[in-house]
Amino acid sequence: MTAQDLLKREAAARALDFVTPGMKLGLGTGSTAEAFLELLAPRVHGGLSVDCVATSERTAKMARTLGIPLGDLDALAPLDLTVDGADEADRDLNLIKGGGAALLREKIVAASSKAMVVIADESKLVARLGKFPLPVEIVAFGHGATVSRIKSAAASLGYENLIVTQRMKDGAAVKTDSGNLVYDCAFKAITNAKALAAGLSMVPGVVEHGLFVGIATTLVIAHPGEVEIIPASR
Ligand code: A5P
Repeated sequence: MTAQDLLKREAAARALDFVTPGMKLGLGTGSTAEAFLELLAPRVHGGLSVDCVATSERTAKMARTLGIPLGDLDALAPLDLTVDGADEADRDLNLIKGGGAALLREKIVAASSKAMVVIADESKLVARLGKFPLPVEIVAFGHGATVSRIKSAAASLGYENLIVTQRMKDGAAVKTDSGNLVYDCAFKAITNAKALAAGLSMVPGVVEHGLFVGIATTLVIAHPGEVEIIPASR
C-alpha cells in the first residue's frame, strides 16, 4: 500500500465515526470511497444496520461483493449521509468530482442526502479549484456543438480559449453509467465556482458537471499523522 493509499484509508476510517445505526447511506465512487466500503463491511457484518445507495455500477458491484445492503434511491431518499471522495476540494467545501466518470449519480445521491462527508488524502485539498480538469457529462447527440457552447459560456465568464478534451479509454469514448459522454475542461484556475457551475448548467446538452458547490457538509482530509475535519461554515 502506498503512503497515499494509507492516507485515503485513514480518511475513510474517520468517516465511519459519522455513521450511526439505522442510517440511510450514500456510497461514493473511487478509490477513497472504496476504502470506506472495505471498512464499513465488517461493521455491517458485526450488526450495524444501514441501508445504502450506490453512486455507480462499480460501487454497487463492490458493495454486493462485500455484503453491504443496497437499496433504491427513490425508496430511501432523503438519505442521512453520503460519504464520497473528490478530485479537488477547497476550504469552502467546493469540490471537483467526476474523475471516475460517476459525477451525475454522485451529485444526485449527494443532493438527496442531509449531509455529505468528503474523504480525501491531503493532495486533494487545494487553495483554488481547477488544476484538475473539470469533468462535464454531455449527451452524445450534438456533442461537438455542445462543447462549442461550453467554450462560449466559459469565455463569457472570463475563461478564454478553454481546452476541452473528450475522455477516451482504450481508443473508445468513455460512456457514463447513464450512457453519456465525458469531456474534461482545463480551467486551470476557477475564480468563482458558483458562477461557473451556474453557467455550465445553462448549456443545453450538458447533463451535469463535476463542480459541487454548497453540497458537501464536512471535509475529512488525511495528512501524515493527523486527520483534519473541516466543517462547512454555512
Ligand atoms: C468519481 O467519479 C469521482 O468523483 C471520485 O470521487 C474522485 O475521482 C475521487 O476518486 P479517488 O478517491 O480514487 O481519488
